[in-house]
Amino acid sequence: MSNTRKDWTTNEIRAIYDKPIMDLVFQAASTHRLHHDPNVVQVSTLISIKTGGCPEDCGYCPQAARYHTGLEGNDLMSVQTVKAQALRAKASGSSRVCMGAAWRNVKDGQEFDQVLEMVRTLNKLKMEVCCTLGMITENQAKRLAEAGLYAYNHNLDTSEDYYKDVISTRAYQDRLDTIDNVRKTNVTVCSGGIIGMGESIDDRINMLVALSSLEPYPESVPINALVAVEGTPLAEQEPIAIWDMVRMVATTRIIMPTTQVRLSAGRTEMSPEGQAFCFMSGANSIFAGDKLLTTPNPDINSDMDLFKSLGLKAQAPFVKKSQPETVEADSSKLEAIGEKPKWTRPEHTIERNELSRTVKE
Ligand code: SAM
Ligand code: DTB
Ligand code: SF4
Repeated sequence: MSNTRKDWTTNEIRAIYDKPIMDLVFQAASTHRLHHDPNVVQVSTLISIKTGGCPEDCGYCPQAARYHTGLEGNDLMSVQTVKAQALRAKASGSSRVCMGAAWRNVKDGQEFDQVLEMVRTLNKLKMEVCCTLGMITENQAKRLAEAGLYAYNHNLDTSEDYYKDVISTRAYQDRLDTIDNVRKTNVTVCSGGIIGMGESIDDRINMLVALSSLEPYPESVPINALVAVEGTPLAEQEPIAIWDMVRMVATTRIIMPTTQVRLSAGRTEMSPEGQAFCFMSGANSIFAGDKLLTTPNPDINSDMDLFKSLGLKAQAPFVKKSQPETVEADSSKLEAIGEKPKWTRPEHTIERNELSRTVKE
């Protein structure tokens, strides 16, 4: 990746973030045009292949078993169901599918084998296949790569400091280690975060420092606005102002010029004009479809209307990188090696996470 700085400091990024909006958006739009077609937006569809019942305590997440969010969970979907959903997504203009599982980490065995089969099947549909399955080892990353995975999503979510206030069941370093494992393959990295969780501006900036100093930085960076779900510890968070999203998107674009910046969760709260401002500021990807993983998303018709009004076109698959090859299960030279990875179990507790658990029980 040329034309890329690795040494952005907190102060430099903060100075960009704090610029007057007109200057910030102009700089971001100018950077954007050097590396991307400003009228093309990549469209992804999420498929929740395993919903709810997660053992983790991420304070934002409706899928954590310990919070009572009224969510109906399900076991791992069949390959055929996932294929049918992916075909529908493709027919409505998506070039990428992202399969999400409410897991802390991947465990070798029948379920992972089934996910590998999903990757093989969707790659044959000529769509970019992405997975977000929690923490993975190097061997698991290699097996996903061999099945034809295009991208792995694993968000840093916030700064290392604030992470300890949001999650106590794993550490920031576990996230970095998983990203490292993905980087040992040719699978691209998708990693970003959430704003609106009560973090400070400096937390947002420090997350951007962490992302931009990865070598290389992620090929895509999702920027989510918190979807505050009743029953989670963060249910009472106030929605963010659109200008916070614009600042975050624009700053991400300026410091990681070649990345795909994805306008992710939170679009139902944004006006068409707010979203257009984000595209102007360098966002060039969205999640489409009326559901994210478990929460609502704008319906496809309103997104298509927005694209039409703005003259935006959906990006074809494999524009940024060629389609990976798929090795069939019976020709694979890789197998489960029965590792017992030492993912962290931090010692700290988070009062608001504990509180939300006991109050609801
Ligand atoms: N379990 C895996 C993990 O945590 O990496 C994969 C699925 S998890 C739901 C993927 C991402 O969804 C999280 O890292 C977080 O960024 C995002 N997310 C979850 N709940 C959210 C919410 N309420 N609002 C915004 N983003 C959310
Ligand atoms: C990402 O950064 N956002 C997506 C995707 N990657 C996996 C998930 C958003 C989830 C929002 C809450 C929900 O629908 O459960
Ligand atoms: Fe589980 Fe992922 Fe939700 Fe955390 S974000 S509770 S790990 S599904």
